[in-house]
Amino acid sequence: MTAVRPDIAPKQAPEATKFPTGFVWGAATAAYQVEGAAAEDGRTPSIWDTFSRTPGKVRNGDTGDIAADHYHLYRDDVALMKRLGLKAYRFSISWSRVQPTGRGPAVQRGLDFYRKLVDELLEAGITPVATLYHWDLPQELEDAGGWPQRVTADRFTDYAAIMAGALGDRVGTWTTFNEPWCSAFLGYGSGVHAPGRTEPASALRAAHHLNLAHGRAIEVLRGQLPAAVQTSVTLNLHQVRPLTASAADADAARRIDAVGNRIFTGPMLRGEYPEDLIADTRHLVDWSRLVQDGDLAAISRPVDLLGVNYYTPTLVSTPAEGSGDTRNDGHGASDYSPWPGSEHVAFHLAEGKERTAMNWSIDPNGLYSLLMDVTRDHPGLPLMVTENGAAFDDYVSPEGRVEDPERIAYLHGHLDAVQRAVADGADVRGYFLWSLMDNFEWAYGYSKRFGAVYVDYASQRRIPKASAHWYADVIRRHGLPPTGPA
Ligand code: IFM
Repeated sequence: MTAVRPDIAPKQAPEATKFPTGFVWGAATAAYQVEGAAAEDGRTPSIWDTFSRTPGKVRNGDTGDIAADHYHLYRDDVALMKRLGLKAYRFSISWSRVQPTGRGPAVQRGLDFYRKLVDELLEAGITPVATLYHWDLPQELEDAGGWPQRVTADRFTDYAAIMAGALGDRVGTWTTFNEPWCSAFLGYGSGVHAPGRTEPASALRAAHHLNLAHGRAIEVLRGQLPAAVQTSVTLNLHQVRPLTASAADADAARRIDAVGNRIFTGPMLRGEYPEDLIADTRHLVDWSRLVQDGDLAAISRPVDLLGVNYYTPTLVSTPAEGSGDTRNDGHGASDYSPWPGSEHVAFHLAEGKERTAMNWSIDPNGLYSLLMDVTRDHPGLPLMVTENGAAFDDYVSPEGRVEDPERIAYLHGHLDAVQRAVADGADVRGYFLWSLMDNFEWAYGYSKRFGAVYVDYASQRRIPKASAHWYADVIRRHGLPPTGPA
């Protein structure tokens, strides 16, 4: 999404503004980041198991083998969520735990884990929100070509049917994919994520097949599940801003918006790939062959909700010849660009803004603008903030507490932005803090802590940080406390 129009720029919300009735307060995790039990009960390696075991790919050689051991500790974790007053828990399903080779019959023990988790949540009064795919493709499917191959979308459709059959009677909100941009462009473009391939054309092909898999899965879910069940997809829409008012920088923003956002929202929400995207990338893929008859109709099956993940804005320019940093886009350093066809765009960090431990600048207005932009571009589409949060260098004090005022300030600012967007007409149905607890932060391993709950990985002890208590208070009052953090 490019920057918000001046006529819908942020306004100060009136003091009395509240979150809508029924607004959902949640927290999120993802299977590979928290579960551990990587080789238990029939689970086979996913691309992230392979990638994390490849020397040099993940900081400190960390893997998700044990992670936060949520697989064994899920009951305690649900009890903790209940104590914090969470109303919803967004988790993802490990495909290789339930269908180890990515094809054929499901493994009952794998399905049982998710049934038990969901039952525990329901018993605690917490709404389960299930994501089918959060980046962990079964390795066998990658060995057969992975997302650049169309057949992977067929496999995903079968997997979606298995999960709808297994959990459809107890999960009311389903998400097909989490951040397919990362799967396609970090996985097959810059290679900083699994499977670590650096092939621009494959990244674009992967994006199309992820879109296709999404649409087909929506069709399966709709066909198998009761009408009241909500279907969705979660996108990490880049809030793209040009560095200057120059035409060259506006073009840089347009390009990144095309390959970062509209490559998904175009086919999913409008039933077409943007013409400028096709023009920018036609030297890499033949779109008329890649997109087959019926694909766009399948991809644009309506969703009930759009999940939006937001952390920081994306500031871009077209650098003068030979200048500018075309690699520091905040997604991890690589000699290969995750922006096929627009490799020459440079990325910048806003001056004068505070940063998180990821070196991402803190800008709540970016979330406001994003929600308003999506509302403008897709009127009537219900939205859910499915991820928002920040990593900081948290530590346990000698008294056993974790004080994280920066995270409280971050959350306060971003929830205020959500509230302002709601007041200005965005139909935002809920907010999921990323993350419930510290976890495996992909190529950064365990070096970055995003949790509201601190995890002592040596003992697997959970310690709710000050921000968890603060968030519990927000949930209790169904609104922000009258004053910000000290
Ligand atoms: O940890 C990730 C998550 O898996 C996807 N969205 C961004 C988070 C923070 O980088």
